[in-house]
Amino acid sequence: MGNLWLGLFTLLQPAVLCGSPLPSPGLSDRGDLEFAEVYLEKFYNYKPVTGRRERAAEPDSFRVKLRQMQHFFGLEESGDVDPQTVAAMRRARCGLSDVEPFRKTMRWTNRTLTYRISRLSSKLTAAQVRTAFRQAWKLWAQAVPLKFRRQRRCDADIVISFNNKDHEDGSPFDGEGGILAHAFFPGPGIGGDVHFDDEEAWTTDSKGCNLLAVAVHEFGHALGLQHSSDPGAIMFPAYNFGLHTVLQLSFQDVKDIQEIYGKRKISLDRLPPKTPDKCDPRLSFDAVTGMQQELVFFRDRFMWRVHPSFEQIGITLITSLWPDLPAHIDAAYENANRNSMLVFKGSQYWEVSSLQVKRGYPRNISEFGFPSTVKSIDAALYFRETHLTDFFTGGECWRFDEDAGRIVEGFPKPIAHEWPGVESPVDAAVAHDGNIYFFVGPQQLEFNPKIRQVTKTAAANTWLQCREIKSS
Ligand SMILES: [Ca+2]
Ligand SMILES: [Ca+2]
Ligand SMILES: [Ca+2]
Ligand SMILES: [Zn+2]
Ligand SMILES: [Zn+2]
Repeated sequence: MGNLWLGLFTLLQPAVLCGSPLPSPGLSDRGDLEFAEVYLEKFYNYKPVTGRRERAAEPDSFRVKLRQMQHFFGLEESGDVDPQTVAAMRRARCGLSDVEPFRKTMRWTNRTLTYRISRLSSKLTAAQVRTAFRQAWKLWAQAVPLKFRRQRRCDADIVISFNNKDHEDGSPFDGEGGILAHAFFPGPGIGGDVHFDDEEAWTTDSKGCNLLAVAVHEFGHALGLQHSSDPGAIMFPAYNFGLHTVLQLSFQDVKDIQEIYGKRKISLDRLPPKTPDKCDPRLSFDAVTGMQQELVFFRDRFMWRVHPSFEQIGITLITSLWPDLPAHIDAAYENANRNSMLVFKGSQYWEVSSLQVKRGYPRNISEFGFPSTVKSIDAALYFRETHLTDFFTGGECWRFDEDAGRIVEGFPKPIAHEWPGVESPVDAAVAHDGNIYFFVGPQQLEFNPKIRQVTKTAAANTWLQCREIKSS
């Protein structure tokens, strides 16, 4: 089983959408180790030690840097080049370091900044590029009192270009995949300039590399921002754009940029989304499901994956694993017998197998036999032994026979009758280790199916281990 789970990680980075199929991780340990060294040198200021004396003085500098990277990406801080770490490193990303040692924040003193596009993309039209950049600047301008003006000729503060390989700034691009773009912090000359790797499959949708998504991030650097370890932030270094992604600054991005330039008088159209805190005692979940040996907890755009052998539980974006799934899902369950996971939102559902959303989805939940009055479901619960799935809607419970493909006779029934002691509506439900766990707001109810009783109540976030484990 252990191998099965590890296999998951090697499968789960199908060069998602943005970036060419990089050599699949796990092919050779030696290759991975070298890759990790180069990665840490580039993004974590790792300096390989060569001499024997230096090595003795600092025997673990590689592992220290590796742990730093794992911490940044919300991974288990193992200090080992394990498959999930390699998978995270193989993801397409920004070319700037994650540990820029800043003397002080560099900032522009002008309130109106000019930009010029000096070299266009070979994949998109001039109009597409201009539109993307205009939208990207607008996102920042909504948060801070800055104005951005495109200049056709003369010198501009921010010169933007698409470049190939070596473009004479000491940071050559690497062809399709890997590094997507980089930018320079505010300053004269090359300061504030932004370079995109012209060999990426730039697009205006989610099929290749979304230019707008990368531009917003790079423009953040051009304004003086560094990388954020908040996976919900635009300034997170890895590319995370999915089919349903709505590009907007996160709470963290807004806070960081306003610390440099102050607040804009007129407030934002809508409040920037805050990344949920696993230690918030009010934390509730959208959905919870098993996934092989793991439990996966969904909330907004995010998920936490709980694995029995992991000490740390990091938060990641749903799109970092499944770019085609939406955020704010209603329910999810794992059909262990079919080796797939079903995800529900509104009247739609998706089936995920081998970590890919299957073709032909989303489909309509009416296929389960729900009447048209059922517009969405609250939670789903799968029983491995009987191949039955319970769906929860308001105060009712529907039992679906997976083998027969229809709702069991006599259902729906009141939840209070089928699951005595369980309050409704239910947010999420999952079966684990012989018990059923129901999530209702910030509470978790442990239900013992043998005696048909709620045997324990606890905080919903009990699974997420709030105490921070310090790595030595
Ligand atoms: Ca590249
Ligand atoms: Ca400049
Ligand atoms: Ca729910
Ligand atoms: Zn960056
Ligand atoms: Zn460059």
